[in-house]
Amino acid sequence: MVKSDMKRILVIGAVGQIGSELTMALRERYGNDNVVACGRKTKPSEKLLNSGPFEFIDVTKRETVEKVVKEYDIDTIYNMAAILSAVGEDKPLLCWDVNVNGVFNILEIARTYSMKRVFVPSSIAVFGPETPRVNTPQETVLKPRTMYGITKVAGELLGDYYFRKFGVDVRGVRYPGIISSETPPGGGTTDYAVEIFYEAIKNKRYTCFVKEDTVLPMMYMPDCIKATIDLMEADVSKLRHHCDFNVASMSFSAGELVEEIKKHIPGFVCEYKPDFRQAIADSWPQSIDDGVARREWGWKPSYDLKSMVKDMIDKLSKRYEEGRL
Ligand code: AKB
Repeated sequence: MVKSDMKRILVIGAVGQIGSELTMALRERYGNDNVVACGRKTKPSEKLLNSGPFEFIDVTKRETVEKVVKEYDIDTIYNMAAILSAVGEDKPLLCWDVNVNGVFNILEIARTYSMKRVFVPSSIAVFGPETPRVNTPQETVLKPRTMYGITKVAGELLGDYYFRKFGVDVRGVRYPGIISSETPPGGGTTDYAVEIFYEAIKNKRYTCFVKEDTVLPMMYMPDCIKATIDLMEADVSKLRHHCDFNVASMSFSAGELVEEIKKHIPGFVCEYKPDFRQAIADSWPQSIDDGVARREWGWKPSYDLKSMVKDMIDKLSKRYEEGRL
């Protein structure tokens, strides 16, 4: 177990794509009983439920979070609850409520209870069509076209405000599309890069909702967990930024992903039928300059397209053969 100044951790959104794996990684690192997992409605997996405390809360209802914070004497929060870009376009008010009012509740709780640290993730969705799309700089135009992007800009600014005004140690990275094999994502524009693996293994066919030449920045889950924990453990005196770190790992087109999958599943066929998510993808960067994160807290990813695809296919094929996919 790693010694840390963060003693009692709360993971909000622990049943989601990132939250589920982050909770397990934090439990392994800091001890099962020191990491309280929270979901809103979705039934948690047996693994999550049996490995440590679990509670139901709603981030938009401050009192539900506060109750758990007091009960478990929480001093660190990872707020992974969010409505992602595609669902956000369908339900913009809900998106604002969860992503902005929810974050606001967490920051207020952090201030009131003198929390040691808070993680509020941002996204490449903070960028928009006016932003340089290749090697997008850390400091650049933030004029997103989606409600999700707007809420993420607000979250970054709120977090920085709480740091400067109240001294709350809030941190966050701009996640690219996250690819993972444990819990599928829900409601994002980059979801095709995960769905494609499940369909390739189960049916050898996939209909992709963005065009073949659509390039987006992506990251494999082990690197996502590493970025999250490394930033939270970084020495605050070295940080010039707080809630808006660009982090990059790999960028590829949907077509390049298909070609890499075909090396493992030769009969795989992908069709392209772009829908409303194409416009969202086209408003986002193709690649990210993460030099600031590398300099301020030593960020360095481990996976590239080739190693990520191999690992995803190995893991999902094994689950498929065992009848668990
Ligand atoms: C989404 O597609 O909405 C998310 C993101 C890039 O933040 N995966």
